[in-house]
Amino acid sequence: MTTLPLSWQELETLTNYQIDTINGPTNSRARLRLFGKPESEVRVTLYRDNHAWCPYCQKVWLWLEEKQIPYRIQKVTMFCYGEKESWYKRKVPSGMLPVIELDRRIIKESDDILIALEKVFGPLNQSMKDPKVFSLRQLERLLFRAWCNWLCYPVISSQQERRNREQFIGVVAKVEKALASTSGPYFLDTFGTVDVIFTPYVERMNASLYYYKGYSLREENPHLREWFTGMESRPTYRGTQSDFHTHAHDLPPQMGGCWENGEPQMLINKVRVDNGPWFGLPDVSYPEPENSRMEALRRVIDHHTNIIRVNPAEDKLFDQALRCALTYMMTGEECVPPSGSDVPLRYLRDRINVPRDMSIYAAKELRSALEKTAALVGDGQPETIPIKHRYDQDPSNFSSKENVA
Ligand SMILES: N[C@@H](CCC(=O)N[C@@H](CS)C(=O)NCC(=O)O)C(=O)O
Repeated sequence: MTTLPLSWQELETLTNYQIDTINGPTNSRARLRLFGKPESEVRVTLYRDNHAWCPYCQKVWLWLEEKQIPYRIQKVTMFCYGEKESWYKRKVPSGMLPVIELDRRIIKESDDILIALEKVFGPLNQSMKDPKVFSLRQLERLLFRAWCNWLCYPVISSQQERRNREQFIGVVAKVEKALASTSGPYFLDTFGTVDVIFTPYVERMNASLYYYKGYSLREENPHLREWFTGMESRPTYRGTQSDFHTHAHDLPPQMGGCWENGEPQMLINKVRVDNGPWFGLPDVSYPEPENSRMEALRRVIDHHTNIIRVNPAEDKLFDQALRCALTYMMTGEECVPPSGSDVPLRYLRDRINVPRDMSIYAAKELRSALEKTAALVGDGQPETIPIKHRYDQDPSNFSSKENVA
């Protein structure tokens, strides 16, 4: 059965999604986090990227959320997305993130930030300087280097590709051994600092190796699989968690390139991440929340004027096409969009950023509805996503009260 697109007013009635960004669960939109405490207790400001993507920022973000330290958030543009804010360059001339201001003292470098935070607020179950933590931190850096070596440099032969892969898998075996030696899913007997330190890059490794190398870190390693499940049981992690599509396309400009190996499994994975189906990918394993479609709808309604403006298609055509996709997402009834809207719908499908725009399941719902609706009128694909920069995601195009410093 097909239907006509609902109006924006009608769509509005189909969502009651709302969260308390200040005292509710971990979320990428907050500018202030209080955890039920008075604002007068705020001693920390976290400067982090607008895209909620920077891995070193995720580390500090998770630590503050786990410890429930009241803090403010100032969002800054990363170089590859657009122009760095001049107020930030005056404060931090290198423009690097993350930075915190703790009792008006500026602290840079994510590890130094965690050390400074634990001096004032106490460790997150384990101290950064505990010898066991220290050696696991070194293991994390070893894993990081083996990953970069495999992913971020072109190879001249299949033997070199195999060697890089074996080297990485050799370090993963050490990680598996470390995880196997504890009583629960985490790196030490209780969750703590070490898990926070491993999180950003293990998440990016899982996504990028699946997409560029056809290797599924999470599925092929039982202890890492359990570790991911353990992390996903924490609302703090869920609030910062990204998806395969976001990482696969946000990593190349940051890393100076990611190299595909062209193997059959890699080619299958790439098509799956880019074109769906997105449900069932090993980027998440907890059950889908009931309100994920409402969340996606709420987020699109709130930003629809800018979403329509930045889309390369003519505004009126894309407005109607977008409402068709949202109508399908909420009612399950197919809604045929105007002809020529297949490419613009897929343009948006490719630019949903998790967790910046919405959480992982909401994004899967929205990507699926955009693809399904686009396929009703054609199989045109938008221009490929840039790999040297992501100016197509420049946050200044979405300026609102939410993201102006
Ligand atoms: N060693 C630093 C590394 C931080 C870092 O590399 N930050 C990147 C983002 S992931 C950055 O701020 N780059 C500047 C930019 O992209 O604007 C730390 O641990 O904090």
